[in-house]
Amino acid sequence: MEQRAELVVACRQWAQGPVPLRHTVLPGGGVMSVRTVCLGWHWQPYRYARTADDVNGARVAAFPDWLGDLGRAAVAEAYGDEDAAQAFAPDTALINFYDDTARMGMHQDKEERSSAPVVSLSIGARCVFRFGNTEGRGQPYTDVELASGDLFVFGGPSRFAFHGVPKVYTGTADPAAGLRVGRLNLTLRETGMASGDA
Ligand code: MD3
Ligand code: FE
Repeated sequence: MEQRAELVVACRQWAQGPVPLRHTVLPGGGVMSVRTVCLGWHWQPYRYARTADDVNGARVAAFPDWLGDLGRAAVAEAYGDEDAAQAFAPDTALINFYDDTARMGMHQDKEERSSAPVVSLSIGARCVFRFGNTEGRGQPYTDVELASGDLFVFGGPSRFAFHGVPKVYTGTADPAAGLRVGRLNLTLRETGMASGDA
């Protein structure tokens, strides 16, 4: 099976639990249109914990070694630097599912206590990824189309840039990957949490 189809199979399994794929509820009461499930550490706005206290209280599924290997291979290829790749030790994955109407507003990812890069993999429908600046949500930003199979490494100053997904294109799914509709994005990250932290 193609690697992206294998990833879709794994994501379907993780979506079932122990913490199910769900719409994240924000502290102000807003509900994200994107659905998310986490591995290794659970992200809830705005902290990481081992258990999903905003969902069902369960401990999240483990972050598998093979996903760390995939992340290191991505850093090796992007940076051409085997030492940087070996130093990358992601301990969480956020898996986002977008239906055709889901969006993600402009934000920074700053709950991680680490400046390690973030590896992002996209599978399924094409979308507009808006890559901004480190100062604020507004201009200047660059719109990039992400398609199934695209992988990005966000390191250096890009790690702290505002970014979002303003649009998913309908009718662009990737049935060969096992997704009839919608888009999956996996981000591999270092939380900077100690393994003993709650
Ligand atoms: C740049 N996800 O999960 S992936 C997110 O397509 C998120 O689901 C989007 O933004 C998605 O936080 C964009 C690309 C991405 C992810 C994390 C980053 C870019 C990033 C963190 C820092 C800088
Ligand atoms: Fe983000």
